[in-house]
Amino acid sequence: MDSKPLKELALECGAHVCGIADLDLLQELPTIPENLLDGYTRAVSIGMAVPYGAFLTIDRAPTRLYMHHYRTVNDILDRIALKIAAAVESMGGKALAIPASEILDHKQLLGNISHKAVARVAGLGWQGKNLLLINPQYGSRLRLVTVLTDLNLDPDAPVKNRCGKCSKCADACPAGAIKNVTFADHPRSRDEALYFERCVNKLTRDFAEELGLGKPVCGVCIKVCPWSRPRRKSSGGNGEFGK
Ligand code: B12
Ligand code: SF4
Ligand code: SF4
Repeated sequence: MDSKPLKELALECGAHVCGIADLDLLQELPTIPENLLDGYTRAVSIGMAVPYGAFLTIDRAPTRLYMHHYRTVNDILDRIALKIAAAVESMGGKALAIPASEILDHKQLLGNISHKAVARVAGLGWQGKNLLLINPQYGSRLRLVTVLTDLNLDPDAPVKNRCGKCSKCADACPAGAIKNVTFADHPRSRDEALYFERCVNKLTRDFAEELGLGKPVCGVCIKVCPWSRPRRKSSGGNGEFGK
């Protein structure tokens, strides 16, 4: 089934990119609840970029200004996801919108499903050395949301990792948490890419508690990634994305 009408709707609602994931490729992915994907065959993956200006306020720690944009983009993505879910239902399909940024398991730090894994399979980008989804047009400034569906939408194909020899995120991380490891598609675990606890402690203890931001945000490994810099759409590199 042609996915163009749903992609166009997402872009009209304010999304910057949209792709379709074949859920067969994500059967091994942990979900909450475990049977979350039962009865669903595809996922609509939707991305909206935080404007680069917000990152210019960040040096080695997040700012309240970045927090504000983070919250606003999450809110817009949740609204777009509801509109896509309604459109899917009006086309006769089943739909489940997954919250943009909700932690359900606070011990293991897990949401319902990894939006990054869905976006990777939907061709929106690759998983970089900072473990984030890197889109060729917006870098990891892209925030993500997912809508599960049983409509038989034509899936998009994953893209190749383009981190190459770059190590800017590893060099800049204030927690020394990025291991500087490249993976062809995705790491087997978060620990393969990160000293996970270092990142978690930096965000939850130093930034959320001591800086008083209240939420575990950072933004440093997003800011320094060369792919996050604003680029003109006509300058190329995004031909196959965001259709
Ligand atoms: C819990 C959480 C956190 C925790 C834990 C982070 C983590 N890496 O899991 C903390 C608080 C530390 C955190 C920090 C950050 N977060 Co956070 N976080 C989440 C949240 C709510 C759930 C993540 C989750 O469930 N992970 C589960 C694990 C298993 O998945 P994963 O982390 O993606 O890693 C695996 C898969 O991607 C996988 N993979 C890819 N394809 C496939 C296929 C298969 C079959 C398998 C098995 C695996 C696999 O490889 C990895 C290892 O298995 C998501 C929202 C969401 N629902 O996705 C946002 C999210 C991941 N966070 C995000 C961001 C931006 C951040 C921060 C930069 C903070 C900030 N906003 O400034 C940092 C970055 C830290 C880092 N370098 O990873 C964005 C990422 C956007 C992007 N472009 O990648 C998300 C998607 C929120 C959003 N709506 O956009 N976060
Ligand atoms: S979110 Fe911050 S602490 Fe975590 S890996 Fe990125 S730069 Fe390092
Ligand atoms: S900063 Fe470099 S190594 Fe890190 S994610 Fe971006 S391109 Fe990859």
